[in-house]
Amino acid sequence: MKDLFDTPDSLDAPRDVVARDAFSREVMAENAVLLRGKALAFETDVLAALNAIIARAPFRRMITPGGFIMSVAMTNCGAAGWITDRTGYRYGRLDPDSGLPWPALPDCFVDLAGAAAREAGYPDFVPDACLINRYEPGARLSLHQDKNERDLSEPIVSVSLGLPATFQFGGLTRTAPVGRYVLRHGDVAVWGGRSRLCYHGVTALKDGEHEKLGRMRLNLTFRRAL
Ligand code: MD6
Ligand code: FE
Repeated sequence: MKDLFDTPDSLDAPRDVVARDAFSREVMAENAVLLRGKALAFETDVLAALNAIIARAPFRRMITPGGFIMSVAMTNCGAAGWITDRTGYRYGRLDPDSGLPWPALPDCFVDLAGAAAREAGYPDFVPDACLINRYEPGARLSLHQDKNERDLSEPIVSVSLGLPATFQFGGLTRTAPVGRYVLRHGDVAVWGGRSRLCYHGVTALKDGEHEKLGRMRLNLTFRRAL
C-alpha cells in the first residue's frame, strides 16, 4: 500500500503531519470551503466519463494573450469551454482545435458539482461548463482571478484528482497574504460570495505516481459561465 497521500508536501505544511480526517470540511476563507474526499463516491463514473471526453477533445496547451505556452494542458466539456489565445481569455461554444461543440457535461459531473455546491451552501448551482486541467510534474498555475464568467454571484466547484498539489488561496489583491492547502485525490473546493474573486494558484506539481492516474493531477472546475 502506497503512502503517497500521507507524505508531507512541504516542511511548512504542518496540517499534513497531524492526523487528518479524509472527509472533513475546512474553511479557507469566508465563502470558500474544502470538502475533503467529496468526489470519491463519484470516482468510477467520473474517470470513465473523463476518458470519453478526452477522446473527443484532447488535452492541449493553450497560449496566453501575452504569448506564453501554458504548462497546464486543458480541455473542456459543457455548453461552453474556457479558452485562451493571443486575442484573450474567454468562453467559447466550440473547441477551436476541432471546430465542434465541446462534449456535453456527463450526468455524473453535474451530480458531483451539484452535491458539493449544495453542501457548501449553494443549493441552486447548475454548471454549464467544466474546465479540465492536466498537470504533469513541474506544471503550475500562477496566481490569478477567475473573472470570465458572466454572473459572478455563481460559485465555482473545483475537483482534484490524481497527484497531490499545493493550492494557493489569497485575497482580493495580488499582494494579499496567501494560504497554502494540499489538495488530494477526491478533494473538492467550493467558493463564491465574498471569496469569488480571490487570487489563487497551484505551485509546481511534484513528481510522483498516483495509483489510478499515474504521473499527473487533474482538476475539474465547474462553472456557470454563460
Ligand atoms: C487547479 N484551479 O486547482 C486550478 N479556479 O488546478 C483554479 O484555478 C480554480 O481550483 C477557480 C476556482 C477553483 C479553482
Ligand atoms: Fe482559477
